[in-house]
Amino acid sequence: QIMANKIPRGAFIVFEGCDRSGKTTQAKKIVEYLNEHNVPSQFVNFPDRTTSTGQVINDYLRKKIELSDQAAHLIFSANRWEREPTLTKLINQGTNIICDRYSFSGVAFSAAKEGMDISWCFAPEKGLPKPDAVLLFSLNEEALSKREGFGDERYEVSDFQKKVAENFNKIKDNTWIDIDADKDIESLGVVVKDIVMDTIQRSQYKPLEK
Ligand code: DGP
Ligand code: NA
Ligand code: NA
Repeated sequence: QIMANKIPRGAFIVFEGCDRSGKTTQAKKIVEYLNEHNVPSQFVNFPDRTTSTGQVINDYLRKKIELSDQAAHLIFSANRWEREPTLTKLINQGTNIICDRYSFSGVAFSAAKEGMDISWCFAPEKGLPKPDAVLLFSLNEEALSKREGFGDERYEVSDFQKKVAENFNKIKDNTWIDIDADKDIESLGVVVKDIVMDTIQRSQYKPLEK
């Protein structure tokens, strides 16, 4: 009898957290490391500002245009759905995806606004590929205040970021991994590398969930 030839798939690993938590730096760093070691990997970030929805999002974040909170939320979600076919294909063909922000930023940021609730915000995310691991980068207030200041984009205000951090803690489940981001780049990199390598190992022969 001929057995189906199972090809290991890539892992889908999401880095989440507030602005200034250092997750983008870590995401890029681990992708570079994996590729140097011949483990095919790709950095992806949301929102992807290069697509047509991404240009609207960019104008919105830079406060060039206004949108209702619901409309903004759905455009961020559409921006993820636009890349879904490509992402699923890459993962199933064996590329590890290290993703800087995903649905959980969508929910944590949008639900930080008055009148927006978590379950409404989750609805358009249903059916997107489910990450094999979510690394939540957190900084205490004191550590955050020592980092370089926020820029002047729409959400870069510390009171708002506090609400976002609370929301991340509300929506996380026991598959999330808390990362204390109050470390230098190298030490944080060691922590990230261990989690990523372990996730790649254990995800290889499991089907990608939605
Ligand atoms: P970044 O390019 O990673 O700095 O993200 C841009 C900003 O947009 C950041 O403040 C987080 C926020 N954001 C990311 N995804 C979403 C989303 O789906 N919905 C909302 N409302 N905000 C988001
Ligand atoms: Na930002
Ligand atoms: Na970022």
